Order: sequence, then C-alpha cells, then structure tokens
Amino acid sequence: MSNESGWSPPHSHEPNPAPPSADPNFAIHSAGNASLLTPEVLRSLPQRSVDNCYIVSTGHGTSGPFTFSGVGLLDLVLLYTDGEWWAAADVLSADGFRTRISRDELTSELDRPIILALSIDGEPMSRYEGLVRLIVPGEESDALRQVKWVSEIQVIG
Ligand SMILES: Nc1nc2c(c(=O)[nH]1)N[C@H]1C(S)=C(S)[C@@H](COP(=O)(O)O)O[C@H]1N2
Ligand SMILES: [Mo]
Repeated sequence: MSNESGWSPPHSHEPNPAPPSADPNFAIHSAGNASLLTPEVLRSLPQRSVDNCYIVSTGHGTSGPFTFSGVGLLDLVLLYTDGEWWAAADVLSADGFRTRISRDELTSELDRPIILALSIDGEPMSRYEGLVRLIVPGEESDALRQVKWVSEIQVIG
C-alpha cells in the first residue's frame, strides 16, 4: 500500500533526522497554477484534529500516541482545484521523501482525515519536528507516508 506505484521510499528507509532547510513555506500546484502556502495561511483555514496517531518507525520504534492538528488535505485540494479532474495529490519534501495520496484515500475515512499538521499535542510543531508534516492516520505499519517538511504538493490527473 505505501509503495503503491513505486512512489514511496522502500520499507528499509532510514529517516532523515534533520530538516533540509529552515523554510516551512511551500507551493501547491494544480492545473498549471501555483499558490504559496505558509504556516500562517494554513492556520487561517479550518482546522482538523486527529488523536491517537502513532509514528511507527521500523528502525527506531514507535512513538505516540499523538494528537495532530492542521488542515485537511482534501479541504486544501478542493480549495485550490477547480473541478473533478484530479486523481491524486503528490506530497514531496525537499530531502527527496514523498508519497502519493489517491482521491479514494482522501475521500474515505473522513473521521480520521489525512492532514497537513501544524501542531502536535496542542503545541505548534517545530521545524525540527516536521512543520509542515503530512499525517496519514490510516498508515499504521510503518511511517513511510508521514512526510516531514513538506516542500511541494502537486495535484495530478
Ligand atoms: N521528509 C521526510 N519525512 C520522513 C522521513 C524522511 O526521511 N524525510 N522518514 C520517514 C520515516 S522512515 C520515519 S520512521 C518517520 C520518522 O518520524 P519521526 O522523526 O517523527 O520519528 O518519518 C518519516 N517521514
Ligand atoms: Mo521509518
């Protein structure tokens, strides 16, 4: 599942411990348009929280449970995308880590939504902790989709 389309790193991936840059801003690309997203912009949008999240590192053990809060990835895609043409959202980090989230995944399990997290356990997330971090609550066997330091989102057809 996490290696769907060969788009996520292999299971044995060693996590990068440090952010690739200090800059938490990134762009969302959709149908040829690019919009800048900053933590401030994201905090101005409706927030969602997901409790009981675990980061399951196969190499370094499991941490959590955490409550992550931020913007629903589906909410964001719908806000920046006109129409129904899209099939997935690619979420990338500048360190080369990335994952692809299908429209099906985004529109199911809406009680535990996939979010772009800005806070952890009610506190603002630090850059070191992953700001802005993709949280995929349904991924419970490894952390290969819990992308830290998001540097780009591409909505694809
Ligand atoms: N950008 C980025 N995100 C990443 C990784 C990485 O190397 N780069 N490693 C992943 C892996 S393999 C793990 S186990 C977790 C580690 O998360 P933690 O540092 O919060 O424990 O981050 C995931 N997200
Ligand atoms: Mo990992």
